[in-house]
Amino acid sequence: MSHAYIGLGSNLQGPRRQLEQALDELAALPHSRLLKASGFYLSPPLGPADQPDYLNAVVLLETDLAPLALLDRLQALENAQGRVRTRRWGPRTLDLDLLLYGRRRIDHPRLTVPHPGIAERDFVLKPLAEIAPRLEVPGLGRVEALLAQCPLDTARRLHD
Ligand code: A4P
Ligand code: MG
Repeated sequence: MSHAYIGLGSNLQGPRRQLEQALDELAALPHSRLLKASGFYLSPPLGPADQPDYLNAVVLLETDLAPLALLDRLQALENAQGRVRTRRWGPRTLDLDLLLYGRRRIDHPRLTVPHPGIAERDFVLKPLAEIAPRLEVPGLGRVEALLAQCPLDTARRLHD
């Protein structure tokens, strides 16, 4: 079993509903168990500004799926929730990023782990710090230290 951290993001078609549905689907993945889920965080878009604000969250999954098999599952869930890929960093109903997979570093054409940009994105680090503050991000350092140094400070936690 490996510990996989997954980042969820949505800024279209009822982001809260999209994330709640994604949590249900992630909890139902085969050979996997949902161990933790952060609260939801609201932030303005990073990248093109002419799109709605984002809702983000992070979950911890215990899984027997190999990294690429897990990525396939995540992309299938994105597609099932009506994700249409338009432009890079464009609006989306659901974005599922494989942030971390155990202590692995993966450099594959389809998969980079740790997910690039973790250290610059407070909308990833804040929910991640909520469920794993002392986690070591391979090559970068502890989550709580990365958050303390993060240049971005825009994400706000929503009340449960
Ligand atoms: N891919 C490589 N590594 C990974 C990984 N660790 N996890 C590949 C998931 N996918 C990974 O992704 C493009 C390709 O990345 C996939 O085919 C996969 O094989 P995508 O989701 O289709 O494209 P994208 O998301 O538009 O591009 P990108 O560069 O991945 O964008 P990001 O980094 O996901 O950023 N602002 C706020 N406030 N909140 C957000 O969540 N998100 C983005 C998108 C921009 N601005 C945002 C937010
Ligand atoms: Mg993505």
